[in-house]
Amino acid sequence: MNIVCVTGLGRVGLPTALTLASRGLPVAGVDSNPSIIETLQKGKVTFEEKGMDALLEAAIRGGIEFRVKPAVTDFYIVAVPTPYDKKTKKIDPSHVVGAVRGILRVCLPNPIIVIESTVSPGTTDKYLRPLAAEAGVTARFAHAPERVLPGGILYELERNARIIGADDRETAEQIRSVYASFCRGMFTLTDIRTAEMAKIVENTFRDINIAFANELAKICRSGGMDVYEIIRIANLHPRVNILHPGPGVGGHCISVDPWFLVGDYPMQSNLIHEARKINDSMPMYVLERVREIMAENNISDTSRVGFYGVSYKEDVDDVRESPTLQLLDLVKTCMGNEPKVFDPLLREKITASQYMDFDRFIRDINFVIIMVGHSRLTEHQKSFNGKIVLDTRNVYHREGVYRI
Ligand code: SAJ
Repeated sequence: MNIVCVTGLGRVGLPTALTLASRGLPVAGVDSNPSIIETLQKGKVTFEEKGMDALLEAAIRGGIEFRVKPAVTDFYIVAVPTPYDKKTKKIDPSHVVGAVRGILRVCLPNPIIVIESTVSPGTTDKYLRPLAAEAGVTARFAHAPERVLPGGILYELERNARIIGADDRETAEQIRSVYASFCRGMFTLTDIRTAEMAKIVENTFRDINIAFANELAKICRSGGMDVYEIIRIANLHPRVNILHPGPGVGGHCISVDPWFLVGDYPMQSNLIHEARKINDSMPMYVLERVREIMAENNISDTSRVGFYGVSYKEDVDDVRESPTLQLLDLVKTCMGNEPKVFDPLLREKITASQYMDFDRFIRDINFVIIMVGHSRLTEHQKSFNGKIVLDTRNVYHREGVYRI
């Protein structure tokens, strides 16, 4: 078979490219960022994810090629970011458009171009098909949205069910045969727009359910009730499964994708919009809790306050849309200085007040706010004795701990 060219070597594209290559397919991994390509060519991974080092080695043994420009072939997978425009809430398709333009310049006739990036329903029709028409290429577009969970990407890549949206059965079957080289999950073949919408719906479902848990946390705090105990009891019902309240929804998926529906269907998306607003209000809510607790304990010096965890969730090193970073901005604006932060998974300093050494961090603070329930917390929490603790994740159980 011809080369499979995977464009966008981020948290989805890279594991996909490496997995395909490790299964013996000829693969080119493409990213426009030369430093990512150089790092991979040196045999080093570009982000933390369970099993990636070994997978990269296997892919290199399998002959994977890393490059900044798309390869000349007839099978492309695109996994580039799809942010939203903060004003209009609509998708910003510039990366996916740029990637497809590059592909159309070099591809063999009649190529298959599979979009894995999450896109708003209608994106392929509205933004991508016209590019092929302009370039005079008869491209076969498809949408096979990624569904893998950061922190368990390699496991889910192999086991999750997959959607393949395509214009005709033959194209869908060709795509299925490539993905079936590593995916043991169920395949559902459908049309492109349905596939686009199904993916957005999945992440929106989760966003709404997290918002419900967050709203319950606020109600219970206001009414003097224990939200965690109430959720635990309610979840004993066979048809109730409430998620966990937390300091906010981060990451580049769940905090972004529902906006596409709000942007395109503003009159119909009331619940979705409210859920987004509730989840986005959580960093401010945590800040209010921090202020209350400081007042209750007569703490006025914010330099003795520290945030444990910067990434958007446990056991990942991804800080995109991180609630901690949003909170730090709020603290800077509302309280005038930057509190201390520490994250055991971050190898580089991303904010001035960040400690790289846990012992120094904990020594310099009296009040610790747990923002992320990393596994390393089990070891670090031994040093929390004698400190005031606000646990926003319900992961630290000790008498006197404050919760959201
Ligand atoms: N969170 C809560 N409470 C919860 C669950 C999550 O506050 O009960 C927070 C997390 O701390 C995090 C955010 O929500 O800040 C999102 O985390 P997540 O683990 O729910 O999801 P992601 O963004 O890491 O991955 C999601 C997944 N989608 C679904 O579960 C429907 C994944 O399968 C998708 O592939 C991914 O989005 C994506 O790339 O679209």
